[in-house]
Amino acid sequence: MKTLWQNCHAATMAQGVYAIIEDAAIVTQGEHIHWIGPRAELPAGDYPAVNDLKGAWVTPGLIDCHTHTVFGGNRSGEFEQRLQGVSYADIAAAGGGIASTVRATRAASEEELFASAAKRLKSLLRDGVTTVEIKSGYGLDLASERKILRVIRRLGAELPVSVRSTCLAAHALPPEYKDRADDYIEHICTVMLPALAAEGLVDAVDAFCEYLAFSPAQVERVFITAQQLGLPVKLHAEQLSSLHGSSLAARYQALSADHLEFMTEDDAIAMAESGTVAVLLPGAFYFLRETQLPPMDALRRHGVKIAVASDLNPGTSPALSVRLMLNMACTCFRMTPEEALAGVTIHAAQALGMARTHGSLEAGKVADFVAWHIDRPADLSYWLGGELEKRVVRHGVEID
Ligand code: DI6
Ligand code: FE
Repeated sequence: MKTLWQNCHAATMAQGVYAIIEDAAIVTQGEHIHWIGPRAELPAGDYPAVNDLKGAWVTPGLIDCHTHTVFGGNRSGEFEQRLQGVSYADIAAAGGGIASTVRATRAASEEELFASAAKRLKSLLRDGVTTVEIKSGYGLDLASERKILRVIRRLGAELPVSVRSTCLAAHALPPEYKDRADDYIEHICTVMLPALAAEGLVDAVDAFCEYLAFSPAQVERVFITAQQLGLPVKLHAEQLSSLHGSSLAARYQALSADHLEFMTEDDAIAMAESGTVAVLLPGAFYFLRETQLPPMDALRRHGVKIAVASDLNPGTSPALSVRLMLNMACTCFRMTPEEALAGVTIHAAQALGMARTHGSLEAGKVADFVAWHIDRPADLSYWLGGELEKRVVRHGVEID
């Protein structure tokens, strides 16, 4: 059955720009967009169900392509310490940081992790998110990573959102492998990834390439294993220092390299050539009070696609709103509201390998969209938090 949605304007985000259709009409059929265009050109036909969107602006459903939504505990105590001058690296070196979240996550039951993650995910959904990526990486042993990945799958099954799971076992060194990083990488490659992939729990593989995490050579070992398992890769790169992880990611046709404040122009060229998306995470930049900006001009000049995500995690970006990230992308990184919106729609879809089916309003794509009661698309980057009146359609069906 066809459903008509009309009396609206559309920012379709096709090709990464607003691509506005004023006085638009959208025809959905089942889960897909059957037709979209100016209402004056609507094909004649029988539309048994007609929805009046009352002048709303329709955008693709938002896509948060980088989150660590599943974890135990929280780290507001460390936030207080950092405000008194202790650095993120100092806290990590003293056994806090990621290690403290690993302890809390290992101690939590699957049920507890699901309950706390579902609350956070519902908060993201209130901003019109219809697709989210969630990483493991706070378990760091086979049983605990499996527990997190199972929770991620369950979130996708029980909440009205499409969920992609990424295995980030190479996030930090677990205490049992202290001073034996190569051995842990070996364990990831020979035991953890093969087992978790065989259980169908992994859609992509990520790693943290940083002087306080894993070296490019160790990351490469993980990438080779992912490739052997037929899984796409992503990378946390150039967040705190320049190790050229983003160029390494490009060599492995990574879907994305994320953070990137310290990347060089050569890294940008490599990413452009491989079609690797630059995922910028303004929440982490803001929360750590970083000052080194990602090289926006180089990214633009070389045509690297830019996505924006929440990085929702307890240590560096306790961000529960994707719209707030749009604002921070504009205020902190000088992105335009149009670039920021592309960053949470079509470019975010590309960062998840989903751009053929998601991320823009085009005939044939999945009918995930939001009808916002706003005056202009830039309003999405303008308001700081709060809730905007809207209707959300996922797979052609209006939710809540
Ligand atoms: N980069 C980050 O910003 C998060 N992970 C990563 O690789 C931080 C994770 C944490 O501090 O818990
Ligand atoms: Fe992250």
